[in-house]
Amino acid sequence: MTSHRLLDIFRAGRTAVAGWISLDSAYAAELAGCSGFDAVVIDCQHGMAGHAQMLAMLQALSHTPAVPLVRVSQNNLAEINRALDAGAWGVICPLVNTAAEALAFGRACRYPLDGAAGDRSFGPARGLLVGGADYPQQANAAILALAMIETQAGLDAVDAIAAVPQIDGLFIGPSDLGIALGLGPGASHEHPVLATAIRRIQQACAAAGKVAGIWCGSAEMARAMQAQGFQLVVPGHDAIWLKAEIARRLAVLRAAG
Ligand code: 3PY
Ligand code: MG
Repeated sequence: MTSHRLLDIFRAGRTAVAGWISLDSAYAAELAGCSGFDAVVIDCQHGMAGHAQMLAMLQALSHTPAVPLVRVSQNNLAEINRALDAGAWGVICPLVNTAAEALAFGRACRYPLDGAAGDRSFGPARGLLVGGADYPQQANAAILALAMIETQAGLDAVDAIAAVPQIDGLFIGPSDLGIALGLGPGASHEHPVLATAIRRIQQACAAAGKVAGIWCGSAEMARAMQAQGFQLVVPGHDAIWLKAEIARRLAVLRAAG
């Protein structure tokens, strides 16, 4: 396994669209994986899944075309290694504030093989199943390490974070970033203060040759960010989709009396 769909999309200069699963459900992950997304993120920070559910969700995603990613709950070597050993092809790490934190995160995703600077402990478990016998040799190049920028400190250090060699890209958390910038919860990406910060992070990615990704609350925001040049967009998560469709159906029925 030297490549996967996400890497191919990034190399081709296109935008990948990822699903985001907050339910602790292998079936929900499987549904998303079979629905046309390029990748599916299992959210172990704000989502409901613990390790056992995450494993089942990664197993469910294995028979879909979507590349499985995990957002870990924190920047922790053991947690990051467990997600990778369970078969994730990439990790999204929340709340990265400094270049040193970014380095620790990036190193957690890399084996200290062939001169690489990494701290990943060896025990690829499902990695060997999803990647094949040469997984240990290929993992450092194929695994994606995406550092979330979603604090004032992270924004201030964005160029240094983007420059960390073990980091493949930055992923913006607009909700936390909006709060950090004093805009309160639910700020629009069109608010000039947030829009400026988003462009700033995107510029840091471009300057460092790294992938720029962003979480979006809606398909409309994801479309706008795609048009703005982001390489990875996420049009909301499963709980949002479920609630919206329930509300739409109930409205149809209630309106009919
Ligand atoms: C944020 O917007 O802060 C996120 O972390 C998205 O999940
Ligand atoms: Mg966040």
